[in-house]
Amino acid sequence: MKFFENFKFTNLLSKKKIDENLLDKFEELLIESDVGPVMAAQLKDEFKKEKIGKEIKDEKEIFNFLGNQISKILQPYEKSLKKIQKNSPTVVVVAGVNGVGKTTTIGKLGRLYKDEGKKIVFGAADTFRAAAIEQLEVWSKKINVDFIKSDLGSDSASVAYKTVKFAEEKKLDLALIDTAGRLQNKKNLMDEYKKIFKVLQKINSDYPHETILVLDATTGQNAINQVSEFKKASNITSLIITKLDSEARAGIILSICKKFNLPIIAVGVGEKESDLRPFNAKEFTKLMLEN
Ligand SMILES: Nc1nc2c(ncn2[C@@H]2O[C@H](COP(=O)(O)OP(=O)(O)OP(=O)(O)O)[C@@H](O)[C@H]2O)c(=O)[nH]1
Ligand SMILES: [Mg+2]
Repeated sequence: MKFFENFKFTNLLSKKKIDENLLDKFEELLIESDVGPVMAAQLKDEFKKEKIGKEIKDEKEIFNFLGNQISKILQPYEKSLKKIQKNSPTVVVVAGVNGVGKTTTIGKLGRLYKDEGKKIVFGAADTFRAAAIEQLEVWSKKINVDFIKSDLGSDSASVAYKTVKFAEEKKLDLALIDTAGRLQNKKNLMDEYKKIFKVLQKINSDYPHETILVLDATTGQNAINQVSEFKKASNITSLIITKLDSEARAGIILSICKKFNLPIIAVGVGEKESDLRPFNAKEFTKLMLEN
């Protein structure tokens, strides 16, 4: 229960009753967890409605109440990883700002679907850095899936095109397309990004079936801007939250799911290929409160 460490509820609970003083502390705690002021106020109100003036046993009761509320908020946003394998090929673009874990996540997704017997190709549409192409190539070899790349600095949309065409010709199940980490506020980079979708949609108007935005759990409030900008440039269909093995509480996820009505299909809990988990509201809440 690290979540509570800095908050001496015990002192406030000496009277064993929840009063305004304790409610303020409760709200403060939520804001510090990056839940955002609106969500914190809402959770505080719910807490107040149910518990004010009532006797409570101990801190655990507050903890459990909060856990239940948060998990209830998140439950509608659980999306199964199985949902993204309906088509042949299923085309998936993975997007996000620099360093959030896009390439690693593609490796992990590849591992997962490969283990289910799917035929997969990775497309290195991050053509800005040689290291980025190599990084994905290493993953493709490790997992033993097909890999499509182009020269450094070449058009990323053309790599996406080649990847999908390859998947169609070889009758693969899944094409996972990596994109360059970009600042969501850099117009030329976002234009490049948009071109990927234009090109894919020309092949088939259903492409891509999924556009996953990867968010780093340690980001905080800026994650909202990231979702907002990427949503403007593309039809984001799901989120993956990485680095939940860190100290981050990722409270911002609550506001994001609600504000943008976006489901979460998985969470990253480490750097290894097996460190991807389906998103489960209850488990996520536990992690959030225990961090
Ligand atoms: N602890 C932890 N580290 C992660 C996780 N996911 C990715 N990383 C690490 O985060 C760093 C960046 O990961 P990348 O996959 O290269 O991120 P990216 O979004 O592709 O980065 P760019 O292509 O540079 O934009 C690497 O050191 C990864 O090992 C995770 O779930 N937990
Ligand atoms: Mg990358």
